[in-house]
Parts: sequence; structure tokens; C-alpha cells
Amino acid sequence: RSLIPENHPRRQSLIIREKIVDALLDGYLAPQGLIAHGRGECFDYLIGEKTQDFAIKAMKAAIATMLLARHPVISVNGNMAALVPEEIVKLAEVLNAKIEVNLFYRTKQREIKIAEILKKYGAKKVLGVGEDASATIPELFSERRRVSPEGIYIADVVLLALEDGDRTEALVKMGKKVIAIDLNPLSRTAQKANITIVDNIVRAFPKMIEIAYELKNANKEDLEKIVREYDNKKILAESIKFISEYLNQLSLSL
Ligand code: PTJ
Repeated sequence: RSLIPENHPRRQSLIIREKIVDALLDGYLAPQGLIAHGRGECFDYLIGEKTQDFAIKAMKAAIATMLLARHPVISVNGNMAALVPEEIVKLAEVLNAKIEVNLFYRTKQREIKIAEILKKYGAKKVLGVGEDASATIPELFSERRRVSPEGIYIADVVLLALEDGDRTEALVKMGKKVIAIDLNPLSRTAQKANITIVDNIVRAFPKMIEIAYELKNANKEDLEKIVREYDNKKILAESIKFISEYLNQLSLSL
């Protein structure tokens, strides 16, 4: 990190990369997580590396949905633990949500390490580690099918990020509401989720904490109205249109 010059124009982005690399060297980020991160960086350019209006609207619907939920769960993988561990714990606390580790490239060592990190930031309980992941998501064949009977298995709402489309689809089929944070509006996860937040997790989590504080004391009817009026297809369309217009504008400014 000390090798990145203070005045480097892309310093922030390089620092985030360092966190990802450190997590790999610490053994809790999957090597494939490096590729996933690079893909995210590319899509972030296309939205101007800023939280856009379509993401804010999706975040509001997401928070309202989680506040109305009976069993909201935040599902955590390696990349999320590397970039937003503190924010995951904070958001779970404000929303009274459970935290569960759920990995595509599951190893016991990674699960334990991720749970340790979350606990270091104040998580009291982390589900999905070792024997706790004893329930199974039907019709799913990846290691992500193994979940906690106290967490994702009984959840009515699941917040996830950098997710694979298969599990998103399987969770939706189980009748759960899925909220996905994904920079790529074209990914299967983005398309299959009930609420898609097209934004970087490093910006989305702090913003969602802010919104959670704002909406925490709102009445049930107001929260239900936010959820009722939300249309994910419209939001996805807005994000794709934004990218197209943004690129068009950039081409004209050359
Ligand atoms: O930790 P594990 O074992 O569960 O493995 C996790 C990875 C990330 C390796 C796995 O889920 C994976 O391969 O993911 P994908 O299929 O590459 O999907 C990642 C998606 O997240 C892509 O659509 C990226 O554009 C997007 N993405 C990458 N970085 C970010 C992001 N979205 C939001 N914020 C980011 N920082």
C-alpha cells in the first residue's frame, strides 16, 4: 500500500485492489475472486464510479424490504469480507439481520477465517460455518447449496453480492426475496434478483447503512408503499440506459 503514490489519480481504486490481494494472501479470498473484482472494476467505469440514482432507488426498496422481513439474512463471500467487513456487521445490526458465510469455493479454512474477521468487527454470531451449514437448497449443485437451517434456509429475504446466478435463481424458486448488489446489470444474478443494486459494494454498504437509519423508524405502511412501488425491471432498464447514454456523451466530448 505504501508503494501507491499519495497523488496517484487512481489511488482509491489501487488501495481497494491491495485489500483484495491481501485477502488472497491471508487465505480467505478465492483466486477466482481476483477475476470477479476485475470484472467489477470494468463495470464501475461504465457508471462513472459513482452511486447513481437507479442504485439509490433500489437501495431504498432493499432496506424497506429488509425492515419488513421476519428473517433477513446477509450472505457473505470472500470478496465481501475483504472489502466491507465492518459495514456488513453494522448493517446487520441496524436491520436486525443475521449474517451467514456462504462460499462458492467452499473450504472450512476460508469459512472460519471469514467468520473470525466478521467477529473482529463486532458480529456476535456468524452462521454457515462447518457443521452449521447442514441444510440444502434444492436443485443447486454447487457448494453454495449448503446453508444454515437457522439462516438462509429459513430466511424470507437474502442480501447478497458478487453472486452466481444459479443460487440466486434457486433462492427465488424457494420463495425468498433476493436483493443483489452487482455492478453488472447484465449478469444472471442481476436479472434474476427481486431487487438489484447496480453499484460497487464499497459505496453501496455505507449508503445502505445511512438509509437504514433513515427508514428504521418509518411506519409499516410507508415501508410497504416503497416496496409496492418498486419495479426491478424498470431499474435494470434505467441502469443500462444510463451506461449507453454515458458512453455516448463521452464519445461526443472527445
Ligand atoms: O468467495 P466465493 O468462494 O463465494 O467466490 C466468490 C466469487 C466472486 C469468486 C464468485 O461468486 C464469482 O465467480 O463471481 P462472478 O460470477 O465473477 O460474479 C461477480 C459479479 O460481481 C460480476 O457481475 C461483477 O461485475 C460483480 N462485482 C465485482 N466486484 C464488485 C461487483 N459488484 C459490486 N461490487 C463490487 N466490488
